Amino acid sequence: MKKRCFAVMAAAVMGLSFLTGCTGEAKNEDVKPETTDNIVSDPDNTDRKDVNTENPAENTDDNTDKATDTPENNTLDNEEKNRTDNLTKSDNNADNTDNLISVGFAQVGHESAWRMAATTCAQETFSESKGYNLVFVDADNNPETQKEAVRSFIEQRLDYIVIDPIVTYGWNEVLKEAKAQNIPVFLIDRTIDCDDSLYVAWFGSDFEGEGEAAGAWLQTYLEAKGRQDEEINIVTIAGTIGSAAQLGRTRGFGKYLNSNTNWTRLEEKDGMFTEEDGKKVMKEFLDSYDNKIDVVICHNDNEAWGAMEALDEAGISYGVNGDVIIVSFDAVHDGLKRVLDGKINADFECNPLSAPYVADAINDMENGKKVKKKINYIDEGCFQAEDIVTRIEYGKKTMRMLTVTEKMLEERAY
Ligand code: GYE
Repeated sequence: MKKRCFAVMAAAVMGLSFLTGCTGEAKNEDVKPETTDNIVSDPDNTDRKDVNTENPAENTDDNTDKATDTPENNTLDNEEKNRTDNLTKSDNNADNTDNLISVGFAQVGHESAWRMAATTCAQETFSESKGYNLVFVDADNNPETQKEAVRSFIEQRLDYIVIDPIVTYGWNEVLKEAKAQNIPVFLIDRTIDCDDSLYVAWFGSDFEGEGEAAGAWLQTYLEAKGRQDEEINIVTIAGTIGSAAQLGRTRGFGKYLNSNTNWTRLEEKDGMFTEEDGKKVMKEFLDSYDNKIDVVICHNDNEAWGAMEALDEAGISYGVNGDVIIVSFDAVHDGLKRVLDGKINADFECNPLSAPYVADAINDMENGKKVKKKINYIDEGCFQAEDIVTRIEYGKKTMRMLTVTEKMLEERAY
């Protein structure tokens, strides 16, 4: 397929954001982790700053990057419309694809509002009008389907492959196949355990940092409420077990579980990043622990919504002035709405808009330039319902807590 050099316009019109960087998360292990504590992040990686490189020393102006511009209101309303049910589908049906850059994107699935925002962003970024032929596969959270999708991209000899890996393990073989065919592979969002020569670059979030931020916030919040010496019972509705997002968040929060000896994690269970499973798991927790639960950590907003439904049905109050503190991750528009309503106490952002960064990197390659950085962290914010914690500190990082306002919601891009 003939490639065409062109300026990727997508990123140029976008707002300003920052990439943050540090050492990579990948280790060269290709096996399924046995416990939720077996995570991929570098344990010594505490020096996270808002910089745009794997080497913090390179924190120069050049590190400012472009963020994206995606539609508002990424809810699951479009779920059926956006589903491909594991079918490979191209976003263009014209015959004339020869001048387009072909990109295969193996997406995780359609499990959450965050995921739908990421999909929309990728579809807009790699559109035909911007010079791409996107071959999109929704793997429906099935790691085997996802690997098969990548194999089909290799067979089709697509120009580039983009993967948001469902789980961290099991990738070496198929990535070697891509390498053998000289097809550059980009990773977005979740990381994998593999030799880093097998992909060009990764763009995503600092999941361990998000987990640490949640722990630091909870500690500071409890202090502010004069509850620092109370026994605090915590349950966690985890994201897909074995995904980099779950592993990182569990590990980061785990540091605060260890250091606060009056905190007890009653249980952590897989909520699959969905509202349905979030509700189911919360019901199970309520059956097992009755009124003992002080805090629910939800690995994404959809799980938090499910947990809230279960608590509502059980007649248990939560959020601001409630009996149960709810902490969530993602901070999508509808998650922040619940924060504004005082239903979720704190929400830690994970940015789904990584596709334009890949487009920039592809543009560099098309123009014969080297892709600047291998490991690229996208900056993220921390939100709370009550104006009670000014800032949090974890590792060597200080983050301002943002108290959600109507205006923030109106301006939210996803
Ligand atoms: O938190 C969740 C999604 O990988 C960071 O996956 C992502 C997670 C996100 O479905 O909502």
